[in-house]
Amino acid sequence: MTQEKNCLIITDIQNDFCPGGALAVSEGDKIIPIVNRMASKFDKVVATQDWHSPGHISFASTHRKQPYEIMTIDGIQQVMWPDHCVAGSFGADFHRDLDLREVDLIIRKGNDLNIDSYSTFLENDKKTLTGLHFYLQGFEIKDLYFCGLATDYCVFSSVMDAVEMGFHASVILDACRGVDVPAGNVTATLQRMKERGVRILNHNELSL
Ligand code: VGL
Ligand code: ZN
Repeated sequence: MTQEKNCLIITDIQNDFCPGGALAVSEGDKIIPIVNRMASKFDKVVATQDWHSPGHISFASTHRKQPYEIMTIDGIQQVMWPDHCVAGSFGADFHRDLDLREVDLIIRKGNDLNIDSYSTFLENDKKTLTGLHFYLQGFEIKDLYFCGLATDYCVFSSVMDAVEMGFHASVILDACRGVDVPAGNVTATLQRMKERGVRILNHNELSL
């Protein structure tokens, strides 16, 4: 039981990350009923959207590469993703089953053509802020719970930045799914989060 104010961060439950989407995460839609049931238990709820312009630096097509190759651009390792979550497109919309009624704030990230942003706090240059921490600090929220897509990219990066910024971070594992690129990445990133002191739990273990 926590006395601190808490926030649920719902990561990228968008059409392109769900089955049938451009960068589909296996069973990505299966988490939606769990997320919908949990949302009312938190003081604040933030939902994020991956939001890229056509020709984005993370798109394989921009570099005439094959999807899922890894390139180093300006010293930053970049997976070449299929075109996904193009701003304003159907693929970038929230999945229709995600209940947005409890969502207090929507954060969009990856909007800069030349910087990818997995984390919902800091873009991949690790300098450019999204502003989310100002919102959370403004409400004196310290206790963050993460769910959504994908465990090993946007959830992982957000969690690691949250810890670095001084928040308490928990991952609701049964309300996340991963891309697992390269193979084994979900296990590896979960291990790194545990090593940083992140709590990994399932939704029925929440005591809010
Ligand atoms: C994501 C790959 C590319 C994510 C976003 O939401 O985890 N993954 N863009
Ligand atoms: Zn993306």
